[in-house]
Amino acid sequence: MKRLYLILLASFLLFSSCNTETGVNVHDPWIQSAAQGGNGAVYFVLHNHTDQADELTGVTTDVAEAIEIHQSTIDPATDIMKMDMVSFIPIPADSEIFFAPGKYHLMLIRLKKELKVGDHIGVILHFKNHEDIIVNASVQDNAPEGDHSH
Ligand SMILES: [Cu+2]
Repeated sequence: MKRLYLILLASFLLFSSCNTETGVNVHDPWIQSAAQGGNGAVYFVLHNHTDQADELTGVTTDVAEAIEIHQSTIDPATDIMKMDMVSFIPIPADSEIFFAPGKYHLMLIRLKKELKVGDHIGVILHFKNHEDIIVNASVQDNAPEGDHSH
């Protein structure tokens, strides 16, 4: 009986490893160093492992005076990159949404303190269906080489 329990425990631990994620996850959150009073963009990969569509409906933080969801696009007329604020981001079932330079990002406006390499900042993501996710972004000068860099 005790042996059966151990086998069950072992298989549970196997299935709960990070290779078999479930739910909605954030990978490799980061932000570049920035001066106090300046702006900064938070980048990460949002991974929806569920078969339910969701929506990112808002973001909050206490490290800046304001935070907005932005989408960068190239204006075809001028070939110049521009940023637009969006009020929400649809998250299809079983999808990955890339927050990266030239794509979506979370814009921190008027940082309350300097961000130095090695620091971490907190940002909270709010969803239509899923519970809040607290993102702990590391301050670094280059994108992390995570296993999600496709
Ligand atoms: Cu922006």
